[in-house]
Amino acid sequence: MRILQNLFLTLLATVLPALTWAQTETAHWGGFPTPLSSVAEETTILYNIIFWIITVIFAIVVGGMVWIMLRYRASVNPTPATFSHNTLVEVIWTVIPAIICVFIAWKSFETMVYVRTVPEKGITVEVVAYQFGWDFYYPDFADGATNVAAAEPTVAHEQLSSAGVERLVKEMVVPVGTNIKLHVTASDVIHAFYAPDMGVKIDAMPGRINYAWFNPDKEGEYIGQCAELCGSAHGEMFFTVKVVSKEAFVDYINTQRVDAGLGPLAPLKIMQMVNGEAESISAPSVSAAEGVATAG
Ligand SMILES: [Cu+2]
Repeated sequence: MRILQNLFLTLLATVLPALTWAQTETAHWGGFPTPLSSVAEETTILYNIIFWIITVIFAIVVGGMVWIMLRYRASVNPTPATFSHNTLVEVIWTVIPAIICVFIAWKSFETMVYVRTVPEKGITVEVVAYQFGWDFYYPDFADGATNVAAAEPTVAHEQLSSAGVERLVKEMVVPVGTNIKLHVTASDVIHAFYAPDMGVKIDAMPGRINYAWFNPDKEGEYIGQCAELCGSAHGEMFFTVKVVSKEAFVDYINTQRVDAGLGPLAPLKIMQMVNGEAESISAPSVSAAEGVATAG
């Protein structure tokens, strides 16, 4: 019994601090990028919690096996014991794993509900994937049938280009500290929108609109790419999430409106949308999108 008690105390002593650590320290480790949105933060915390639980279980199981193999090896135990079954031990090794599984399931559902519940306030970005690139639209700032699209890239992306390979990469410009509600679709084959720093990965499928959301914490430019093998240039299918200040986003939207042949909106109107003081488009529209129209 002493051994079981010790094992249980070791488990508690290892798991509890690990859990506390997992709650607070989510910065870069385990191959994950530093989370830059609450969605990325939540999924990384879940990963850390499960990682530490399975690490401790692995140590206890493998450690126990090695200890038993050495301690009870035939050479030092010429007369083996003949007992079998121990109700208490069997109950313990059924109940504890069951509790751990329920805890993992509960944490997973909690995270899933957070990630899949798109907030009402914020701005909508329509994402249309095609072989081999991306279109981004801002239906909240459209006029009737004329949508507002992200700018066509004009200069090669520094990080993604090399000598001989010039890559023009489309930017999804979004304001910092704002809920970004994504409506994601594709105009030809199945693609996937993957923005690792934001913790967002969602299939882009013709004839269907998938949704996701994130709220970017920090201004900057973050690389994203297609995460579904979609054809010969799948590996070239990059985009960037460019997180800018709210003021810069207002200017950006008005520049894109003028480009689309629409007049600029009052900056206050755009700012109200960004600050969640005005109704955003919540029903999927993908109005200008080749997506749903083509795939029908
Ligand atoms: Cu693709």
